Parts: sequence; structure tokens; C-alpha cells
Amino acid sequence: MEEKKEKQILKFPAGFLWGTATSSHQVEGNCKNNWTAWEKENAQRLASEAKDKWQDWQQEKFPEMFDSQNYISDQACDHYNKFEEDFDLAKEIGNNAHRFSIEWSRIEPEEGKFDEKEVEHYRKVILALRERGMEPFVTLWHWTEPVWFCENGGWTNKKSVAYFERFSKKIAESLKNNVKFWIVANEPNVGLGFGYFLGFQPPGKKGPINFLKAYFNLLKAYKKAYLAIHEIDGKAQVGFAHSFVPYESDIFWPIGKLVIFVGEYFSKYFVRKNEGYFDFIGCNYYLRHSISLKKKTFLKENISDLGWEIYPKGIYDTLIRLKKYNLPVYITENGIADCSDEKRGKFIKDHLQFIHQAISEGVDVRGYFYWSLMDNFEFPDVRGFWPRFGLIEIDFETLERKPRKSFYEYGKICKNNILEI
Ligand code: IFM
Repeated sequence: MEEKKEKQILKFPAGFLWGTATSSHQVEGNCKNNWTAWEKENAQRLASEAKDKWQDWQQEKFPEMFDSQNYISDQACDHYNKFEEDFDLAKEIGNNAHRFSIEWSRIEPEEGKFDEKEVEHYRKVILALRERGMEPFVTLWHWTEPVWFCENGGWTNKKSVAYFERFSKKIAESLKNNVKFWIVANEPNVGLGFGYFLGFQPPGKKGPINFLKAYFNLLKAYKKAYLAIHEIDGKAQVGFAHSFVPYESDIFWPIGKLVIFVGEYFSKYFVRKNEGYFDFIGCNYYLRHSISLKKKTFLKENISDLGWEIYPKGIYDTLIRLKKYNLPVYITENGIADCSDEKRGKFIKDHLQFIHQAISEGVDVRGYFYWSLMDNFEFPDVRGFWPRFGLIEIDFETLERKPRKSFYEYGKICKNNILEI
């Protein structure tokens, strides 16, 4: 006879923040930034390359990847106009925080000229969150650039540091009264890796020289923005969201060890170089890198629609390694592309179980933001609309919002501050 497993009740610390995350270009719709023209110019090419890029099962399941429209963000989720409706849904599941980004190209469409109407728009967004009892986490750079900035060389231009500092100051001065948490940059490694090294996403620059110039300028810009925001509001909490990817390898010693060392060294360089300049750690966790000489195959139940391995223990390993910083940690992104919503509920619970374990071992985790509130225009590598990360399904034709089962499962956890397993 099968033994009945006792239910475990895992309580999260009082005041724990529960939320979801989005970024402007991925949800707002009708942005006019450096992605807008690029998407139109490259959509046909991206649709024809899908054949070589994705596996047979993915091609069968998501035929929309062969349609060039998949790669044009266009109206996206029209969150720009529907933010109140969307926040009502987030409130319904007991969220007490929300992460989003400010679209720089709306605020500063021309160099040095700020559009006050757009500043006002984001003020309303923040107030809408506050009215619903949600703490705003505001991202300043989530990979998109104003067209003028991009035409001036983007992050490869030395002046990018001053341009970004000016934008950061403007936003902090305008919104400081209602914002405590600032995420200056999102996943610098990934954004610059795809956009400035591989050239797979806007601005489409390639090679180590472009990458290194962009990387070191962003490092400087980050620090300047950190100091500027603190000067404007001494009580602000400022940091960045980093993509933490634990490295593992089964390659024989010492080669395997060396591979892990090099991978970890470079992937955490941005964190190391900014030590002393972040008030919290923003941890984005999705998967691990397993480096092997053998071809890795995963069971269907252990992968997402993007083919990423589901590996919840990696979030625990990551958190334990972050303990040495002795700072509050927020899981600023964690999520799964799962169109049928069969895996999402379990994915969230399994990751939260490991987060809870890390908390019980002394890591000061203070919040969790599921990526994403709703299906959106999937960013890295311009994958477009087919990967579905949302707790809420979006019909991109009618823009109808349909909460998935996992929406309510996550809601139960958020409302009670408890995970039952
Ligand atoms: O959609 C992206 C987001 O823009 C950055 N972090 C990873 C997410 C899922 O790929």
C-alpha cells in the first residue's frame, strides 16, 4: 500500500513581496525604439530561419514561428492602455508588488528633450500600483534604446554613460515620491551578449570589440545611475537584475573544473565589478548550463516549450552562493514558457520550495516576481510571440486576457504567504 505523504506547509517571512515582472517593449505595444524598425526589417528572415533553429516537435506545436508577423511586436498586449485592467488581475491574486520597465524612447524621443506627457503616463502606472497595494519595482534599461541613442552607436559610444545618467536622473527626480526600488539594468550579460556580440537582436552589432565597449560603458553608466538615484533620494534601494546561471560539467577533471570556473567568472563579472554599488541583489533564474561532451537529451516533462531544462534546485544553489553578499535578495524573474499550462504550477511551487529552503538556511530572500504576468513578445534572440510565459493567456488578435489555471495556483500562495506541498 502506498504511504500517504503528509502535507508540508511552508511559511514565507512576514512582508514577503509577491509579484510578477514585465518589460515595456514586451507588453506595452506601439513603441518607437531601436527594435521597431529592426523587427520589420528582419521578420521575414527570422521566420525562414525557424526551420533550422527549432526542433521538429517545437515546429509542429508552434507553426506561428514561420509567420513573419510573429517577429513584429506591434500592439503587443496593449498594456500601455490596459495597465489598470492588468493590475486589477494582479491584485486579484494577492500580489503586493510588481516589476515593470520605463520605456526610455517614450520619455526621451529626441536627444535631451523629455516628453512630460509620457512621464505622466508612468506616474499614473505607479499610482495605479500603489492604489492596489503593490510596491513598484522600476527597471530603467530592459534592452531597448531610443532611436537617436542607437544611431549614435548605442552603448558602444562613450557618451552613452552620460546619456543614460541624464535619463536616470530625470526619472528618479520625477518619480521618487512613489518609488523605493530601482532596477537600473536588466540582465546586462544577456542583453549585450545578444545585441552587441552575437548580433541576434537589436541593435544587431557583432564581435568582441563592440561587446567590450558596450559592456564597460554600461558598467560605468550603472554606477553613475546608482549614485545619481541615491543623491536624489537617500532612502532609495538601487540594484540591477542579473541572470544567474549555475554552471555544471561532467567533463573529466581538471578540464570540467576549468570550464565551470571560466563560465562562472565571466557570467558574474558585472556583479563583481559593481560590489558596494547595489543595495539588494536582483536574481533572475531560469536554468543551469550543463557543459558536457555527450549530447544531452531531456525527458519531455523536464523541459519547457523553449527546450530549456527545468531545474529548480539551481535556484537554491544560486541563492546559497549569494549569501556571502549579506544583502536582501529579490527573485526579479523566474518563469517558464508553457503554452498548455501543464507544467507552470508545479514549476513555480518547486522553485519556491527551494527558495524557502535557502531562506531557512539564512539567505535573506524578500520577494519573488514570476515572469510574466501575461504572455508577451519574448525578447532574447527576438523569439516573438509564440513562447508563452504568462500566468494570463493573451489572444494577440482580440487582446482578450484569459487567466490560466496557474494564475490561481500562484494566487493561492501569494494570498496566504504560504506554500503547501
Ligand atoms: O523575456 C525575457 C526577459 O526579457 C529577460 N529575461 C528572460 C525572459 C524570458 O526569456
